[in-house]
Amino acid sequence: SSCVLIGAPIDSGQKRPGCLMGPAAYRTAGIVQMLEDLGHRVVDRGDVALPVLEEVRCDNPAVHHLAETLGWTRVLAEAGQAACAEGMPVFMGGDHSLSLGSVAGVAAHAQAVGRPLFVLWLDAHSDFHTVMTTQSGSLHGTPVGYLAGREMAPLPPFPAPVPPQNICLFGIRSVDPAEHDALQAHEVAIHDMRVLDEQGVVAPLRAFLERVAAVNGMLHVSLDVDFMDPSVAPAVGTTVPGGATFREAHLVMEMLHESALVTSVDLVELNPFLDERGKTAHLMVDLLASLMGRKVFDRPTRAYRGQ
Ligand code: DIR
Ligand code: MN
Ligand code: MN
Ligand code: MN
Repeated sequence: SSCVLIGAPIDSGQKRPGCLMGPAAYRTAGIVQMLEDLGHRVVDRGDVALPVLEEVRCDNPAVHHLAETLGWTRVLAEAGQAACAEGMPVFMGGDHSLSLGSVAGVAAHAQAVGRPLFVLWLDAHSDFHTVMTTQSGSLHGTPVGYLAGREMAPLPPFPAPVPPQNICLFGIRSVDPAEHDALQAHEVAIHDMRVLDEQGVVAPLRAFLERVAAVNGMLHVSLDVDFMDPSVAPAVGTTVPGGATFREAHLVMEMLHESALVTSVDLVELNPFLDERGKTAHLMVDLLASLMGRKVFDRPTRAYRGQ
């Protein structure tokens, strides 16, 4: 199978400089060779470039870098939709605002081929703000709100919004009050850290994957570095204690591989400037390796309902 790598050197969705070095760090950590060693064909599209910006304004004075975010969203949606026709897009961030564009592109493709889209959000945060509710003004806190179809002007309307039940927030442990109320009002599937503490990762993830398989869904996986505990993944600007362990994260990826359901991936929020000799960059590449089939012993592909 083919992987299409798309670099998105985006820093504008939050306030700590450094995420723009993410794509270079993943390439330095050997992402291309790793995929080829697993038998995948790799097309590296290089990094997308910011287009000429249009002037935009919004009524929330906290919001920053709105024009840049709109520009990245537009080019990534285009690149993402085109990549879906060639193979599995892997978006290398860049901060999490990149998912405004990556998921828009994937959703447009899913709509064109008539398949339902599901989204697995591996993150400490729910990222369910809108342009109007964000208090930090950092738009990396808005992509789930956008893909769920919340009002996000001046961004263009999201193509084919993902039904809330098709969105699974996994590992979250930091939710702002405005996000909390909106999440309650929608019906997003939430497996927060408390659920994972009680049940582990296997049962909740399997339940979600079975729902994807039952309707031949496409599955977009968005992996934020802060899904993991800061002790294993320190290179992120917004560390939150109490995250997934090294093995929990790999187990999630191994199950995703065995499901054979994943159709696109984001790797986001890596800030190489905060890393310890490439530790977090290597972890992210190794997690992608588990998702793409690296294993010690073969395991049968799990027969999910509907496959
Ligand atoms: C916080 C932090 N909820 C915000 N968000 C994220 O700024 O809106 N941090 N995504 O990684
Ligand atoms: Mn995030
Ligand atoms: Mn996060
Ligand atoms: Mn973040």
